[in-house]
Amino acid sequence: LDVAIVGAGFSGLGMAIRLAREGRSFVILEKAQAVGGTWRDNRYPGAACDVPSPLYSFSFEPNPGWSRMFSPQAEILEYLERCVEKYGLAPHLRLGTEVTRAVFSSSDATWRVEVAGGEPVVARHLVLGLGPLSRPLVPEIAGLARFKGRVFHSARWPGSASLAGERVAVIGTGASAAQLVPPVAEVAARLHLFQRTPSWILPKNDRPMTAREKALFRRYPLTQRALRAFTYWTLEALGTGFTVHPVLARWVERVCRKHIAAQISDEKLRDAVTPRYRAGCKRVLLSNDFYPALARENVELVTAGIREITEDAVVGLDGIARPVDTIILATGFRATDLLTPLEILGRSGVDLNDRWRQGIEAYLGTTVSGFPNLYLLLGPNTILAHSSVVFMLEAQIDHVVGCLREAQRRRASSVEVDEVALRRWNEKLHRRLSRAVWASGCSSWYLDENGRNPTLWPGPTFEFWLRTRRFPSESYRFS
Ligand code: N01
Repeated sequence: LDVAIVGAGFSGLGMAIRLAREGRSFVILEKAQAVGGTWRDNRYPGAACDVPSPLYSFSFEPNPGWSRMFSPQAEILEYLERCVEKYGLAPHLRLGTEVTRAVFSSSDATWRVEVAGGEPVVARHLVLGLGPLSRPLVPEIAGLARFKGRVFHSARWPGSASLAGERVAVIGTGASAAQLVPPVAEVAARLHLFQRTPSWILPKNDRPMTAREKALFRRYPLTQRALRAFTYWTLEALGTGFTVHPVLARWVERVCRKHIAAQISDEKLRDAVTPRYRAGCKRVLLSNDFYPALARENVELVTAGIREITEDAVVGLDGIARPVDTIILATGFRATDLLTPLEILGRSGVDLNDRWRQGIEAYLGTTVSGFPNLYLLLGPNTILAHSSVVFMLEAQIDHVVGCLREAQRRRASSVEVDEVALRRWNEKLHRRLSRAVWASGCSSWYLDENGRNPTLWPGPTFEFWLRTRRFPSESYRFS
């Protein structure tokens, strides 16, 4: 095989479509029984994209049928399933195939990809589309294991979970909680929301797409392209506050404060949901129904912190035990823990996890020295706080194809990024990140335990795109 792809989410499928067009042989190894990645896993009520739908799709595969400005999870999953069908990916898919280890063989410049309970796959190149937000973070709260009721993570929502009439605790107030709290509050008898740190929340400019708009997009695809371009440049302009200087994000705080004032009348509650850090330091959320949900009679916002969990209750640091039937962990993901539990052994047997112990890094978020013919999609420093990661992903896919083509042109069997090029890239990146709003003094999933940011891209997305336009062969070694 030319290429083995791990993961069948946006990244893996996007890569596969491109490889099919390039006429390469490839296989997609997916541990779950279905495609879709994050959009297959996050099925909690209210799950939707917080990037406007005109921009949240592959550029080559617009969807004139999105039902809303911010498409719901089920529609995005359907979109990806349609892509599998349209681009004939099914014969390349191996579902239920968990990759455990991949080893590079220097003698024949191939990757030997080991899968649980099956024959290994051997391929010249290996592309990892693992998804940065795919491993749920289960918090270490005293007593969680002894709770006798139901407990589940927001990204592992049980298909049958009806919360009607139940007493529910939700832990966390990030993007997932902001989406799931309003629908759960509507059916639960009681909902206790445990907030450690409030999020800045902007109004969500959501609405259904009209039948006329959809017809227009179908008939004149250029109109949908124009809306995509408009959405793209609007988000880029808004993103400058995060990437250029934290002070520029102050206007976001003003809009958010007005949003709080408009939606919450109780002074104490207003104060409790108002963050004390610079907007943008943690991800800014979009919601029109989160604050009204907090004001409901059956909802309590608990800011006291959690002391412990007993067999049937969550006990706050205020000493109050709140009896609950179900605990929902909206506690986020292990975003800076990119590879666990995969073992990737490169040239000279070095484990990528070990290589990254001094700091996670990759050239253009994609390639790592010492690991020839290996590519990471949505790898280090490619995630965005303000726009669509699908844009970044497509730029990365272009870069991977650049590596493959250049290797072929030079009749080389291996391509590896130069150590010095990677160092320079990373130093510049982190200098910029140290001035950005994400380093302005809060804790977030963007940062690792040393306060370093191995997650976000620190500039405008067109800059990343421009860097992948021309293949930088001077940064690579071919052999
Ligand atoms: O996770 P989060 P998320 N005790 O890490 C709290 C994407 N996403 O799943 O802030 C008590 O943001 C934690 O508190 P604190 C999007 O990129 C996209 O909500 O650490 N609380 C925080 O409030 C998003 O940013 C969509 O003090 C604990 C919450 O749990 C990313 O996923 C939709 C705790 C975790 O918030 C992650 O969002 C949803 C503890 N021990 C998500 N541990 C789209 O629409 C953690 N918390 C595309």
